[in-house]
Amino acid sequence: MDTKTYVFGHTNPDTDSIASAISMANLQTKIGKYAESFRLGDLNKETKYALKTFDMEEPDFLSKLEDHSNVIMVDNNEFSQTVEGIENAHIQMVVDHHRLNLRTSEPVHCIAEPVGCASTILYKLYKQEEVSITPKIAGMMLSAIISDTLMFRSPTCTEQDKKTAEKLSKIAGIDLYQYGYKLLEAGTNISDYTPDQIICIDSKDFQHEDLKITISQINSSNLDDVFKIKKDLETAIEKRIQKENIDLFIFVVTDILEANSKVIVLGNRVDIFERAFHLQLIGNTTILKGVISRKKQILPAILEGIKQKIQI
Ligand SMILES: [Mn+2]
Repeated sequence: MDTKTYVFGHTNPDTDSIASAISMANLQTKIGKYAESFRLGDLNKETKYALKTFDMEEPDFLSKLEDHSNVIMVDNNEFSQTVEGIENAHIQMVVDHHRLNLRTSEPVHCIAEPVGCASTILYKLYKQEEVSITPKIAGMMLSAIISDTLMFRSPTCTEQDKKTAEKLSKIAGIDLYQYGYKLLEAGTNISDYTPDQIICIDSKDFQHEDLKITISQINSSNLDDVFKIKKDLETAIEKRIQKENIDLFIFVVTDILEANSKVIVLGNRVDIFERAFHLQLIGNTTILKGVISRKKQILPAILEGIKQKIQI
């Protein structure tokens, strides 16, 4: 038997990172390879809800890679969002739907598509390999699509995501919308998290030249509930900015019912955010109407904001 391949998504894993890792490891196993899925951090409540619903085990935690490990990266290709030791690993494959920001020393099998969810690409790989998807795996992949596209409302969502979700819901044997809203709702419960934890649940770091930008996002069905602890969240964000030398921290609270986001923006480069969205923050906050996607709406606007000259 060949050596084990480590399959994992990004740090601060979301439902897609876990579902894609599980389904990719399963696919590899079915085609005779030795692969295992891992998580690069604690799971959020939405993902736990999905795993419980479909009676699946949490993947083991992976803290560090040994040199020359074989890996498959899913739902991520940025080294700033992956496991320690990736520089000396052998990347066999990447399956992703984020911007490409990958530099390797050897050729890599890279499947990247601008769809709403990595699991949508995985579904096609199962078809390609003629491997059938079990109801449990289908349930996890479906959960990932619902989560990543916020029930098909994200601008990242494509017709392919929707069709794939419908097929997966039939395999899983569940009502897509009924289950979907329960899943999203399960992810909004932050009552037993500290402010420090809340800003880390789904936090992603982006290094752009000499700038360090962090965009952290949570879902909510009641924005007031989150913003009543705004002061505490700001304190937690300031602390993290100091500790990690972050230039711009954007905390995004996405309203899953209205499909808008309210943000808290801090750091010494909030000017980038204000330029990106052509607005001025009041009390470090603003509402972004119709903005729900970090990868397709917030990050591109920020990168554009960096390019523009300061206009005062
Ligand atoms: Mn994803």
